Amino acid sequence: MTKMKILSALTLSIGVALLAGCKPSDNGTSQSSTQPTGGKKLMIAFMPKSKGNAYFVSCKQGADEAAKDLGVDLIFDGPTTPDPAKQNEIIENWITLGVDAIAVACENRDGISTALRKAQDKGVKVVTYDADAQPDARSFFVNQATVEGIGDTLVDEAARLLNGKGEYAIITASLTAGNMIAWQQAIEKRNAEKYPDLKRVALRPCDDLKDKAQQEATTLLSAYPNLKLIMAICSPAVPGAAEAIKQAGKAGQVKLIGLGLPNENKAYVNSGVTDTVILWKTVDLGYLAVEAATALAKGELKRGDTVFKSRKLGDIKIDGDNILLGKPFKFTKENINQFDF
Ligand code: RAM
Repeated sequence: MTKMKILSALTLSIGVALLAGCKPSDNGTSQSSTQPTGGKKLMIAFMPKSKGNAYFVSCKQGADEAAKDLGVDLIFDGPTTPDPAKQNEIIENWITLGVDAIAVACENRDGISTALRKAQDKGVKVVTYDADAQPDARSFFVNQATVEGIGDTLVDEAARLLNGKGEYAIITASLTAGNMIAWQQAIEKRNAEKYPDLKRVALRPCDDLKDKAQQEATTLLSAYPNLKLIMAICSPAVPGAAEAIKQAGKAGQVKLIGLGLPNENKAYVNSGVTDTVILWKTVDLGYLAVEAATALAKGELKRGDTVFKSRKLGDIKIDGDNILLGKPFKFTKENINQFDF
């Protein structure tokens, strides 16, 4: 069976979004080869939360693909590790450079919004992807899935593994990133509504770094002797927490679920340290972000639109000012080896 067929079967059986493997790409600036029909090429600027995060390396691969397909020049830059001040500095540079549109994953929702508003005032079109800014600082947010889709999937999975009962802790990237804030709230809401015996005992930021996540998880394991599960909601935290559980000799005893990349978690899932990894197709997220930024710059995407016609992904739903990629997908021991990203 081809990879796509295997994936289609999975999608049908689990009823969640379809994912395919993808390879990481370099971090350089890509120059597309195709000329648009008439006029000068559009310059689209694409920024990750951090260049060192494999999650965003994967998004960049999709961004490059979109730039090539659409015949635009793509400028790629971002902090090496999460750094909101550096993100602002890069936005300022792009305003000076006169880019046509910016697509950015925001490390600090509020902190970046002033710079993005300034860009908009200068005529630069702005979309956010992965992690939003304040709504008036961009035209659209290219969202990987609905907030409820992600929050509910995480809590339902935790409840399933713990039979609805027990203590759990969340390791998050930060307390200031829009996606992390929104997911934390959705998790809390679902927990309160459906699982009265599931108790969140801690919420710890790891700055979106694996080593820090490992340290936080180690601390949690000793501080909460009745801890039954760790929920890691940023990608580097999933392997980080897995390493902590493994080294503490608590595999199986303390469950682990989280939002992460298959390649960073395969070994831990296969050896039974990590139970479930949840994610979306990161390459498509990067593709859609560049596609939306380009359409906005061309005047082809407007407020009030309800569908975005993606060249690669077909009809994509627009809910208000959110362009929605799809639903999160669950990777377990049964399917994770089929994915390569
Ligand atoms: C991290 C980032 C990103 C988030 C993923 C799941 O890499 O913080 O914002 O969407 O995890």
